[in-house]
Amino acid sequence: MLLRSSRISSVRAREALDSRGNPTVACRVTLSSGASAESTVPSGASTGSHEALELRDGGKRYGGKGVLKAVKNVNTDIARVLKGTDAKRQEDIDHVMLELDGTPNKSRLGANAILAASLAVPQALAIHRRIPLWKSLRETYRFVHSASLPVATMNVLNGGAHANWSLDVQECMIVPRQRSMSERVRAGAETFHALAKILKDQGFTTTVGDEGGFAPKLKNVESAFQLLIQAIRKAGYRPGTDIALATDVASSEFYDKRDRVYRWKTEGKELTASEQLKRFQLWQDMFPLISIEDPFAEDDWEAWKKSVPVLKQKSVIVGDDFFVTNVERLRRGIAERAANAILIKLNQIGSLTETVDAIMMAHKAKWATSISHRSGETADTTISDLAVACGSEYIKTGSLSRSDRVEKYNRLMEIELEMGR
Ligand code: 2PG
Ligand code: MG
Repeated sequence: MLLRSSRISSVRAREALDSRGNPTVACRVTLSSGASAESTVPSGASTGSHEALELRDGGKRYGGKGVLKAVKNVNTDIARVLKGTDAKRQEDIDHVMLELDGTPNKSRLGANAILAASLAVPQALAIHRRIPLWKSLRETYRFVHSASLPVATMNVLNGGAHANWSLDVQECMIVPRQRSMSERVRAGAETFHALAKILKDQGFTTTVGDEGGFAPKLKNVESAFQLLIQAIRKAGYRPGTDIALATDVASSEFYDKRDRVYRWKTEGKELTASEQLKRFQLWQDMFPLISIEDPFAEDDWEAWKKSVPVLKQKSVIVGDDFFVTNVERLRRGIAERAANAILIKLNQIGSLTETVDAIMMAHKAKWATSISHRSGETADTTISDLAVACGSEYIKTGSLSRSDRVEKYNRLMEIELEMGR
């Protein structure tokens, strides 16, 4: 009777490498029916201090970044509690793991251990059901929105901690607004190549940063946006109308808590929160900037709150390190109107169900979501399916180069075809 069922028959983790060459957890879940899938978890560089704990071994191996402890936790404790459970009961599966861990930030088992198992289960289940993952996720969760393809914010100029501070802001993104996913991807790739040509002609390097975007050493952020506008035009698109701009300031990375100033290291400037807000307004006046992520530091609540009425006409204000995909922080953010969108990263919170809780809370409050990769990625494309399943307004998954980024776009284009069937 149980032979062809969706009960979990085995859970096996192993160590794999991410796109930066650092170890990460891969986990294979097999169901009684024989359906089997492996997930791999990503890893951030500019991590928020309120994120769930990524368990690393320490010591000499891989410079302390090994994940053998997390792997062992999956293969022993987690496997023990999950075996025999029906994969359709994703919420129970995640809750059992949270209980087993028993800490507020998953420090006992590791968020990387829990998430690896949490994501391999729905992948195996989708195979068992013989339907695409995005459809299967919609059978598991009652999302607020219907399924839809997200708008991608594409990080073609990398800075900050992802590119050795070639630029103070971490990401300067292009946002193609064509109707179909494949047209958006095409517009993004064509602009990326036009940008390469412009950089070469102007004598800049075209080597890329962690997320596959270029990382030239530029004078300031305004010149980065100007380059993007030039590239959009050169590729034959209209800035604003066809392709807009977005940025991740990642300002927790350069906030001085003690002196309460933002130290723009590359430009050699010190800005108070209100000076920084003025600068963002200036950007909005100069460029079609439709999204600003982490404009202020993760605990600078007052600055966030003041910025929303000022910036919201032209841009969505996205909390990443600010909310860390955590419903407690998001609830406060919604109550205090401290932003109007949330970046969603599975490994910031460490389980699928908690991630979906954050997405639903945002959508119920009529906030936008952006489902995001991490700077350290793998070929895993779960975020593409999740973005479609929950009807996320945006997805953020890097540039139009490097397979760890491009695979997500390829999957979105494949889903577009699946949705048409
Ligand atoms: C961010 C992310 C992804 P990281 O800040 O939004 O772009 O970077 O994964 O290094 O935190
Ligand atoms: Mg960010």
